[in-house]
Amino acid sequence: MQAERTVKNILVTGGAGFIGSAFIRYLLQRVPDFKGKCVNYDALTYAGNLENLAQVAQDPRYAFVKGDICDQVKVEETCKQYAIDTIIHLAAESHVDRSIHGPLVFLETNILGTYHLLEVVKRHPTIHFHHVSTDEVYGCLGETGLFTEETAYSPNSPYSASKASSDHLVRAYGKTYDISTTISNCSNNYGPYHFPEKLIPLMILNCLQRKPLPVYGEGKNVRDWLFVDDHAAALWLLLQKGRKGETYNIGGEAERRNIDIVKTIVKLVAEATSTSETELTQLITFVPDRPGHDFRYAIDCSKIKQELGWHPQHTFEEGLRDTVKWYIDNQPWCSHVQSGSYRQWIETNYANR
Ligand code: NAD
Ligand code: TDX
Repeated sequence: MQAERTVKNILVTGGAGFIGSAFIRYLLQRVPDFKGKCVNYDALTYAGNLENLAQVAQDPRYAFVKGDICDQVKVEETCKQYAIDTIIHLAAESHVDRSIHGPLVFLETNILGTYHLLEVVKRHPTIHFHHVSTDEVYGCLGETGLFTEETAYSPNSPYSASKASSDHLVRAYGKTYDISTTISNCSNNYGPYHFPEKLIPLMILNCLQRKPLPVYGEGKNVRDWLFVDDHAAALWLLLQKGRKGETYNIGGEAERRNIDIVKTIVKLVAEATSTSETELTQLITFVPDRPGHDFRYAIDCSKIKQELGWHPQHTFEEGLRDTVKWYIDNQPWCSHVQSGSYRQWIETNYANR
């Protein structure tokens, strides 16, 4: 058994994104023993939104540094300035559809960005490096079967190929330079503050605004869904107890077909807003399929459950209901994201940093 790691000062790359901000809120609001510094290192691309961190922005344990992970000098300076002992790496280009239209930035951020971080860790080998990756690296399942940590990599989109590359680099740096690394591969996250280019928030907002609900192909593709706070809890456990050099799968044990999710969202929005379900159902629009669309993802997460005692705490039904409610209750966040005005807020507050 490896001794538990003490996490004092942590650098979160991509902390202004969906999962990164959930992790930071979890750490600062739900882990009272955490007394160190939590540094959010983020370039604030279109997906980065500091409004996601409004609840913790004044916490003295929190700091924000606007920076690109490809800027090795800035990453290293930040690590020195805050005496960082742990990096959790979430910064990435994360949307599959965007990777189909413009792969280059995915290669730059996801592959080269990870390389630059690893070079910094190589020079500071006391830093532990946890890499957050995706189940999409394993490719595509048929009607049955589950991805395990031993499943061969077989990525099918430019996004998943870039994530697979970054996973290989992390593994290779761990082996070659004996630095302390761990990797997690998780399934589709959902929950509050999710950018509305992704299926669940897009469908909720389009329902609320009576816009078409675009379902790719016949909507029969299956994903496993993990509530983002359950993921944050798993990541915090992994930072402390994940074994050096190991990979852990994280899943929500909630496989659903896309069309069934969309129909459930329609029902939940209709209930919450006293609207006719029939009217909202008519918004469902089948559109041409995503090229190379993986049919099914499903995860065997018994390793993290057995080794670390982690279990997802939210059923999909509860998590989705809470998520729909969150979007209804947080219209200012939604309208800032949809109008793009969250970018102006960032420019005003951080232009000179
Ligand atoms: P996101 O797109 O919401 O956020 C990404 C964040 O990274 C943003 O804040 C963005 O500003 C930042 N960023 C992008 N390029 C950067 C750069 N060059 N330098 C510094 N910061 C940069 O992504 P997410 O959904 O929160 O995903 C986080 C991580 O988890 C990613 O690595 C993704 O591959 C992985 N992942 C996500 C899911 C999911 O369902 N969302 C599932 C599995 C794995
Ligand atoms: O408008 C849509 N209509 C639709 O049918 C969108 C945006 C998606 N879909 C389908 C495609 C997928 O089968 O819904 C499913 C989910 O799509 P996304 O939300 O785009 O997620 P996915 O492509 O599965 O990838 C997500 O999970 C794994 C994250 O974006 C990745 O970052 C993560 O690695």
